[in-house]
Amino acid sequence: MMQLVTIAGQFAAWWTARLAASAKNPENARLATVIFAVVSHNERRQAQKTSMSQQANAAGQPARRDLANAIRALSMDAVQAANSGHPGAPMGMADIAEVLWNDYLKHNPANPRWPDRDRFVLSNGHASMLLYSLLHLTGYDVSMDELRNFRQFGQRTAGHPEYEPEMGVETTTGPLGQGVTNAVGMALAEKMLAARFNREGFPVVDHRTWVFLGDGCLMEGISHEACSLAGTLKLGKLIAFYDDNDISIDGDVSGWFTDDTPGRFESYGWQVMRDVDGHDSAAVAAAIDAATAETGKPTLICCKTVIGYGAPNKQGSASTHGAPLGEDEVAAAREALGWDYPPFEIPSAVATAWDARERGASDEAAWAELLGAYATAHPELAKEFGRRINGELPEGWASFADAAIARIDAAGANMATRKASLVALDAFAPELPELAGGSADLTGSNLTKHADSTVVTGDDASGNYIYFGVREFGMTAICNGMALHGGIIPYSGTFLVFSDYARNALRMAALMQIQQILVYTHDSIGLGEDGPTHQPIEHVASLRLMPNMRVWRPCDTVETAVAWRDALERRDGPTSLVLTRQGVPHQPRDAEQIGSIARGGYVLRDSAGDPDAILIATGSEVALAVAAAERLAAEGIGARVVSMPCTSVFESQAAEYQDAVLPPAVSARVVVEAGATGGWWRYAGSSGEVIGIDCFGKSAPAGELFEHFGFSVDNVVDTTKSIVTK
Ligand SMILES: Cc1ncc(C[n+]2csc(CCOP(=O)(O)OP(=O)(O)O)c2C)c(N)n1
Ligand SMILES: [Mg+2]
Repeated sequence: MMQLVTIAGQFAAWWTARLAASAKNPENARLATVIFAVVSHNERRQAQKTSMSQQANAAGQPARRDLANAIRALSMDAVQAANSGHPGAPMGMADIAEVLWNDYLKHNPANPRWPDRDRFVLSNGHASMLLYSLLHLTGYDVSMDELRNFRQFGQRTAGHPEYEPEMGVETTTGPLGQGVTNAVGMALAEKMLAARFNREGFPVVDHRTWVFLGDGCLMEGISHEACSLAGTLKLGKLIAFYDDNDISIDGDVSGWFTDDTPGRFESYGWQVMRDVDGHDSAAVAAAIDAATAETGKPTLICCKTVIGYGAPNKQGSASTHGAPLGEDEVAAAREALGWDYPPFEIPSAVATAWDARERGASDEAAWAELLGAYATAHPELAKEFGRRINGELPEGWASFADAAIARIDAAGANMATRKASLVALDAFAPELPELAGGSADLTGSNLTKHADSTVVTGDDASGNYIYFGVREFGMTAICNGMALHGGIIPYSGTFLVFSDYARNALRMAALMQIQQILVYTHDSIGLGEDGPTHQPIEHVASLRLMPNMRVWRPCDTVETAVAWRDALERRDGPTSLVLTRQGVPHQPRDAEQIGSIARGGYVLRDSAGDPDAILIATGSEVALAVAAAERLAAEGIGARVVSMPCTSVFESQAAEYQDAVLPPAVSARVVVEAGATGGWWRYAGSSGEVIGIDCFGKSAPAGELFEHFGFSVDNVVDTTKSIVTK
């Protein structure tokens, strides 16, 4: 492989030098490189297409159908071996996949992380064997043994594709509708990065996002959210294939899915290719040609297919959707398809025709040449591009962030933490052009639009702020797609209560261990008059339950800035920033305390001697705990106040630190948080109390509500006194 890359590189260098010799100035030399890179990619495609159709005609060479049948055989055999899985969609989409992957997809199996590769998303993730077959056949590091062990413990060939960049799986799919939404995010990221980094003659960011999706994805509401926005933002390099097979699990979809799908997508501003025969390779290729020719609109290619194509007695029926075909039907399918080979055996002519490694290596080498010329012509841009693609924070980031937090502390401002979040954004964003996000139509409430924001539009994607519209789930899954693409740190905003709308996308970010910063404002009954529909109760507790979700509920400007910093530095998971609508006071701290905020919990205000009690609080209730501690001190009770903005980070600290903050000997503990109490008992212990709220809120001014639900100094003091034994 290396040899191949070198040869391609040498050829490019020779070609460039030849043109440069006849060129009048160095600018032409650079242009020559670019022309080589771009033209050669297209020419290779054309040449390859020709050779593929010649192959189909030449005796002994596999026809397209044979190549597609390799997918069918691998899929039905792997499902049969696992005795579980979904053979129908892989068999139905095999012909489409064959055309796309053999003639159009730009990728390099030897380097699944090549930044300018096309992205391929299998939104109908139950068709996982389709993807694994493609990865194996084209030459990714996916072995036949892994296909044989489909769905088995410890194997990467999981039931549904799980994000595994080294193996070529671009995103985790299975929850229907989210794959296509991730793809919208990927295509948006591509468009934004292209606008930022490409220069005349240097299309260093220039790839497509391809999606396979089925009826299920289109029935899911999130597909509306995402595809509608994709049309508005004119994501012309997004191309989706609809597996229009009339079947979902319950049978023929005519009883529950009668939309005019083409009309629907046309109304979104998409180009739609109607009634394409998904088993006619030439028709599929023609549709793709039309799709790639349209650069101002995303394209939906509606492919009529037969689910389970090739299984003579079961094709076209829901029985092929999610169960093994059975030994007899597998044998009958072999017969019908003319596939004479044993399970997991690919004849060498078929294997050779599928192998994409040479082509991939030379495509990447051509791009590397282009990048090299770009680096000469635009050294600063190239450096910045490299930094962003590698996901590195800028040089000097740590001292910059320290200084910003010190400034925010020195200002000592009293304000709502949602406002403090904007202050933090204003401080950090100018250093971080990769930070891009927006709000689901609550920009003025979430305060997500910092001073350095410029809006991304369909005609100009060079900005960093996205008006997502009222689409919480879509926004969150689009941001996942942007994170997966790379080069962008996405953030998104809405009211905390609507995190429920987005919940499965949060879960996917946590599961995939990808970065996204969720700005959740209006975090409790403290929002007041909008009432119980808008007042989160169980939300903070339930976000904390999600594995790998980090939840910060800061109490003032300084904790908010530290939380933002932590979220920006955390590359391997999502972070929820839970912020107040109402004002909260700045808390004085020394330098050591400021340093301890990042440990998730720390002593904010200590008792004069050994503590008689510990008050643990978060967010807007920290000031209440401090006031209660002062009153208790006046009454001779020493109460330590522990601010606990992030329980999971605190729990990851060494036991000595945790014990120093919460000495095990002090069992009189009161936790105060204006939310569900369930998660706090591990801190309060059996001798402690939790002041929280386990019922829905009410519509009234916030002050009255806090009083009504027990968030008052009197109640905290009385509760503490009731458990202190002194
Ligand atoms: C959000 C979500 N709901 C339900 C499911 C369970 N499920 C998996 S596939 C499927 C039907 C999908 O139908 P279609 O996309 O037409 O797939 P086909 O049967 O054509 O392969 C359902 C309901 C799921 N994976 N995700
Ligand atoms: Mg279907």
